[in-house]
Amino acid sequence: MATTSPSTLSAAEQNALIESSKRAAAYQAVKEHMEPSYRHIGVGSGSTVIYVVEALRDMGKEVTDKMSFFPTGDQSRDLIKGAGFRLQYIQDLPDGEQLDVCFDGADEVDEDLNLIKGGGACLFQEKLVATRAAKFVCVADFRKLSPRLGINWKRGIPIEVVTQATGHVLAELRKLGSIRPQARSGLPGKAGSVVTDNGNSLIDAPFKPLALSKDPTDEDGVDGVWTVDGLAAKLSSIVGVVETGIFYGHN
Ligand code: ABF
Repeated sequence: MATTSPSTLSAAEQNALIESSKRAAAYQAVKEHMEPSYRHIGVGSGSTVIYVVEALRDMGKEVTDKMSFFPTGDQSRDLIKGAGFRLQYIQDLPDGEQLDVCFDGADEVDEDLNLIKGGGACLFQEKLVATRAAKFVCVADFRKLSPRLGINWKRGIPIEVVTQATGHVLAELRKLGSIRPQARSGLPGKAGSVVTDNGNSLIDAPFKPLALSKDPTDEDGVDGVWTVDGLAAKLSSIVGVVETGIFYGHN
């Protein structure tokens, strides 16, 4: 087998390697986890999911025409429409029913398959759609793997907050040991803060790398060191937090 170290490649070669890795991961995910008998499919956000939709399209119109596709935000809604798939929204999935599968990307993946998501600002809908799926498939290339969350992804944990509570949440995050948490600002050239698809604001909260799983002897939060599940629970308890970008327990 031939291997190539990404660091010895030119920028154009690195880009090509990244794109081919995203595409390969997407096609493999669809091959392994998609069934022609499925009827309800969740489609996440980000650039990797573009290849997931391409792979789903390759299953053929006679297969995909029997399915409905559920987006996690405006980007994936447009992707679903562009592919000519039937679009359905998660709020229209009857109570008690599940999606057969949800495919989504990630910003960072640790050894226990815990994830940081939300770099693209769609985390609330991503978590809602993932939660309603019988099977959640994270599609990620080699860049996303990390021994612990917070090592590769340095921008911090994305947290969706009710806009009026932004100051309060920032103060609480500092108390928990977050290192310079910040409200995410708009795109270059656009004034103001990011507004999510749900009309909320976003905070990026860097923490020391998260410990993998809860050891009952651990004292969560000491010196700003948290376990994945301990921090996720703590963040969710802050008034004004809508959802966090820590995904765990979906595998
Ligand atoms: C979504 O898109 C997000 O949760 C994550 O932030 C991002 C990953 O994007 P990409 O596939 O472009 O790296 O899945």
